[in-house]
Amino acid sequence: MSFKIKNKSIVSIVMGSKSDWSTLKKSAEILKKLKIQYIVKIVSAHRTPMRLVDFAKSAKKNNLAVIIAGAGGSAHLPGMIAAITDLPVIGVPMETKSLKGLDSLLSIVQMPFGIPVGTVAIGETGAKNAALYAASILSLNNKKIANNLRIWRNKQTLSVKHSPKK
Ligand code: RP5
Repeated sequence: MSFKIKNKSIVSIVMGSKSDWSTLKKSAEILKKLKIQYIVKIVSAHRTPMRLVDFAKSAKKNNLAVIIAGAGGSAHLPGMIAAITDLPVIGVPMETKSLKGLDSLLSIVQMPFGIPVGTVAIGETGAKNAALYAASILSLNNKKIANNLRIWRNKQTLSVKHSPKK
């Protein structure tokens, strides 16, 4: 699998199903604001297992730096990607109808010793924080991203009022 991207600060947003996109587009919106390049792919661990292997195996040579992986239910996608590549993988648990995403959260967060997945909150909050977390990782080696992240956080700080009544 080749994405033909040269820049090294690339985030990949991958999801188990198209139905995850309404949540994971929140990651994309934050990355866009921070001027971080990203690609978006549907890679299902159980419906397209070979695509998963291909994606994870070629992630480094395609210049990906951080992978945001969202999945719901048994949610094995982030863990399987992390098992194949040693790039940092941030897992976003999707909110599900039956168990409100608790199933996804426990599945993603409970990685056994040896293969870590950085797990964020369920749903949109997690998707947004995943993008900010990816930005923090990229900031270690990219001054522009570090600066954009600092500006974003300063704006957030300034937006907090001192009183709920004003
Ligand atoms: C997972 O199954 C996906 O990540 C999604 O959250 C969940 C349900 O998928 P769909 O049935 O909506 O395609 O693989």
